[in-house]
Amino acid sequence: MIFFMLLIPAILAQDDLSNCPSNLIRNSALIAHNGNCYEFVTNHNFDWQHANDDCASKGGHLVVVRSSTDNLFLMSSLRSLNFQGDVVWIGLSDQKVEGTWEWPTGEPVTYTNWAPGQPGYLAITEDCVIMKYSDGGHWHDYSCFNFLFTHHNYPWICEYKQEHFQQKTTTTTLPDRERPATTEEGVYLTPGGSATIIG
Ligand SMILES: [Ca+2]
Repeated sequence: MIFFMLLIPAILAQDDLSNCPSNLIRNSALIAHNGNCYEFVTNHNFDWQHANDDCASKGGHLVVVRSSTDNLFLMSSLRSLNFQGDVVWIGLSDQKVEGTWEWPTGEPVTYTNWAPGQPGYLAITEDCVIMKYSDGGHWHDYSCFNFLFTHHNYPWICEYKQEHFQQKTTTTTLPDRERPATTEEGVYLTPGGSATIIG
């Protein structure tokens, strides 16, 4: 019984999607974790840029893997989603400067999980990175796009920052014709501290 009572809050914390951006579709492929929401797009195949563009169109970017814990989370999530593919795009690339790996957010690369021998010997033409499911989640550099007779369309994982929602009662100053006495509004607070008033 004690185990049961301890387990419930842990499950709720992991699966709580209430702070995920409201435009994202709620289903088993959207998972909240460690301040972010991850969308596992395993039913489509795009090249790296189109995959990142898809994430950006919804306010995110291809996933940033910041630690071995993140890498394990992504792999265990793919497993729980019964992923049938072999590779997924992550956000790392060295398209701008060969050998200088970057995340879409511009944040420092503090963790990598390259497979032995990677980045590979075709480094100049392989500028984008996949996580290989059959290789225990190790990373390999692949060509970012299709050329000649080669195709590099794969599933991908998008990452979105969680929004922090607080109920707040405020009195606003509006022209008389628009002014309610008091309004109750929802305020989305971003981690950086800026606020967007809704309602
Ligand atoms: Ca490269």
